[in-house]
Amino acid sequence: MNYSGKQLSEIACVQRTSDRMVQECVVVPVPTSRFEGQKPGTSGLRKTVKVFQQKNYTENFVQSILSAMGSGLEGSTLVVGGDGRFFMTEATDIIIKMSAANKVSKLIVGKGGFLSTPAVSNIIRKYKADGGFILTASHNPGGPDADFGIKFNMSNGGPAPDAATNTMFENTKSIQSYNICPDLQCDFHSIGVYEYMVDGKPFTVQVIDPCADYIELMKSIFDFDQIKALVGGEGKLKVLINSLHGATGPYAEKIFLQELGCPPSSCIKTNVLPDFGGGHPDPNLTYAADLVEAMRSGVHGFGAAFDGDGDRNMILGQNAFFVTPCDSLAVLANNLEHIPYFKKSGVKGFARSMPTSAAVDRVAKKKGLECFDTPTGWKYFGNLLDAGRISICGEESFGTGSDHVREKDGIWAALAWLQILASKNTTVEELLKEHWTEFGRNFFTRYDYEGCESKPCEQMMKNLEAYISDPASIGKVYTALGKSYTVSAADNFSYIDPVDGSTASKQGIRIMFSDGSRLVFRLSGTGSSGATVRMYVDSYENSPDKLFGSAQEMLAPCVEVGLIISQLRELTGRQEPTVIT
Ligand code: VG1
Ligand code: CO
Repeated sequence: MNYSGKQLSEIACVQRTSDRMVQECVVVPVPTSRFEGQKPGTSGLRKTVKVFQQKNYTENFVQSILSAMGSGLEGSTLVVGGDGRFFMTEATDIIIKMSAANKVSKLIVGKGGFLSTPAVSNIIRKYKADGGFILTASHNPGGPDADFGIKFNMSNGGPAPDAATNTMFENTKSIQSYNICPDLQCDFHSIGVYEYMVDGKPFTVQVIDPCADYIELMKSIFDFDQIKALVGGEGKLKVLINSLHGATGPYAEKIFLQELGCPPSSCIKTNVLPDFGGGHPDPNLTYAADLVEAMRSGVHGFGAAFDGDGDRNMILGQNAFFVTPCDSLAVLANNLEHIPYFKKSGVKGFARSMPTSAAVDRVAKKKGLECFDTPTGWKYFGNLLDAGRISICGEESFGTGSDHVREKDGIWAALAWLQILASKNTTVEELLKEHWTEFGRNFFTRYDYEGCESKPCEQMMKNLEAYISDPASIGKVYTALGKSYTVSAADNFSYIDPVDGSTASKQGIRIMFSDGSRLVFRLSGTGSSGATVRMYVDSYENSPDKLFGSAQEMLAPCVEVGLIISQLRELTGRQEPTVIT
């Protein structure tokens, strides 16, 4: 699939001339009835394609989103784009026809319906749109038998906060009809401006090059010449960029090959495929194992992979030296002055999701900056970014980003790393080791048990809830693999947004130990069926002889304690996790 198109400047040339085609469209109200379970999760509504393909299913959800805009809907401008996965084209067509019928005045659509998630966020902000649809199930697999998803971002460019998604969900429960212009024809595979009259009111669809605005943004943030001097061409540092057949493909080719002059072999899996080539477009050690393997040969000095919709990143150094996302956030936070954007804007505070290790907190402390601990999901960073309280933020789930947009941003993270390496004339491994030597090391691992049965997992969470509510749990001692841990505190994480005072409760069970180690348990909110358990384990070491060891070895006893306390193996029947980070 080829989603690259003309420059945005060329689009402006598609003038509204006197011979312009304006299609007259009629609004048709279609009676419908509710579907169960259209509740947006951590990041939008994710279900199997088969579910979205049911008659009226997608339409119901789109109408519920549009209706949630209330009085802001009429005359609004919205952005539409998705990660290239199966069913994206059909969903784009539905959104165009329904936006027209719901009094939206303008849509900005990526060519073919394609845009990465950070690109949508940028376009909403740059063109002052009122919001946008992102058609993605992100890191979930795609194809006719896999997942699809729809999420909605607000006028700040960020994911809809809980209050908005709750309204959408309420709407899905009471829906009785939706509005559509069934005869509206839009060739959104060609860049241009398409005009319509809907019940006597104009409606416009502007189809744009998905890449141009994003590349312009990256060039305004980074010093491309400096990065080019490091990686551009023969004899320079070799990079390996793996798009996993997801949305970053066209962006990566333009940035790393055309702009930065890396040899063509530097970018792999850049062709966007509706089923991501059959794999999980999830940049971690399991699903991006081919990148890890290739990096092991030692030929490349820097490797990165991105997820389906382009907001996640995994960073590797030479010989597949793995940077945990928690450390990546901390290292970036500690070195922002090497990036022109932050040189100009200054560095405000930092934030991380609660399960993310506290490595970045140490950097904040050193710099005397605020640091926030938010629930899982990028939507919780939005207010802090909007209020100018934080400059960068991240999650342990391979999400890193800054206030340049309101989404995490995979390519941005890779460029940020390269800029710092270029400016400091160092390597990934050296930079990490220096960091650990200065701050001590927060060891971190996450165990994912994907596709479990829901019932036993819910039981496990109930048991854990009882465990943390029982005062007798405090002081309990567990011994595993020769190491003992004493429970010092336990709770279910709640968050009060410091900007608008909204609260989010039950965001994850935390069990803290007297040596500073910690366990966190959550059920995933991005799966399309069944349950995925996530167990997060972290600890802190600062004695010089323990800094450079293997995280898996270091954390093994605490992992075992987590499995004992949760009875995870007994309840789920799983002896081994699906993915270890
Ligand atoms: C997961 C991650 C979370 C991330 C979310 C969306 O959520 O843990 O940190 O924000 O995915 O990322 P959950 O509920 O499955 O743990 V993306 O790139 O999939 O939209
Ligand atoms: Co994603």
